[in-house]
Amino acid sequence: MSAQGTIVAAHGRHYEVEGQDGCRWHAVPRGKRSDYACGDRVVIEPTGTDEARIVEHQARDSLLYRSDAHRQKLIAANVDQIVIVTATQPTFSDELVSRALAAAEHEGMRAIIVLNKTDLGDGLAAARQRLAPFKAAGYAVVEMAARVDASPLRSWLEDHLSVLVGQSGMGKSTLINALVPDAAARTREISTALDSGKHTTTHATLYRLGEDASVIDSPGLQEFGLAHLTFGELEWGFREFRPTLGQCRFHDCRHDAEPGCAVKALVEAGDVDRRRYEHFRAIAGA
Ligand SMILES: Nc1nc2c(ncn2[C@@H]2O[C@H](COP(=O)(O)OP(=O)(O)OP(=O)(O)O)[C@@H](O)[C@H]2O)c(=O)[nH]1
Ligand SMILES: [Mg+2]
Ligand SMILES: [Zn+2]
Repeated sequence: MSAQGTIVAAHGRHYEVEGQDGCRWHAVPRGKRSDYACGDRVVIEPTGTDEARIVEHQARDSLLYRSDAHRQKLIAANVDQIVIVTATQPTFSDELVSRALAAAEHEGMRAIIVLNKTDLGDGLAAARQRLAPFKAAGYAVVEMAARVDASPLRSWLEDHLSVLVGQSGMGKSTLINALVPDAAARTREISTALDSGKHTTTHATLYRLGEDASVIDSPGLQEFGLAHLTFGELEWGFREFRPTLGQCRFHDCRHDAEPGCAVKALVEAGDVDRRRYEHFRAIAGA
């Protein structure tokens, strides 16, 4: 007897799978394979009352991941929206935001940015300034204080499977706890089961917000490697560059010091924010 399910928690080779009837299985993959991610749709075969083996993997609609020259790190499967969580404190890396956005654009996901902890006035002006280039590029920036009221994000999550990503300490799990009534209890339960028990999130977990909204909490990121993107995919990942792509004098232009560069012309004209251009150059390996 086999059943279809969704991976709702992923920790190493241990997974929690939710069956279509809502029941939960502690599942391990058959064989050596372990490249499953939270959000993956799988087929399982029960091996005990609440234990199962993953025997089949279904095709993905999307896969959000980061990579360096040697390996890939899966973040979430089948999501159609990425929510990049930043905060007024501690100071966040805006280059990391550009990296996450480029990965999301590559997968065709909608991307929005949260500015959390607006109740801490100290860093607010600086954080808004750091996010202005993303607003200018057309990304929505949703301001909130998750500890006080997470409702500003709710309508953005409707009809989506979203993943929250960001640096550690930005408030992703606080946001989840505010949106999902039993999330804190479940987080504790899973942490105990998987023997982590720490406050900081150590593995991805999927939560149901209602009929048509689900959201995945993910561990804090320190870096977001994009070794899997070609130069062309990277420039496409900067959405405000798109109107100029293919218009540089040289077809292999790296948008650096080449004469007749259409991207640089937009930067000089003030139509593309210089900061975003700097991120692009840094990621392209200038
Ligand atoms: N003042 C204030 N503090 C907040 C807010 N949201 C979260 N925090 C605090 O920020 C700290 C980090 O919050 P978490 O939710 O654990 O952050 P995280 O992004 O899940 O961190 P990782 O799991 O390590 O990636 C906690 O002490 C929270 O109480 C907020 O809106 N206002
Ligand atoms: Mg967390
Ligand atoms: Zn160019």
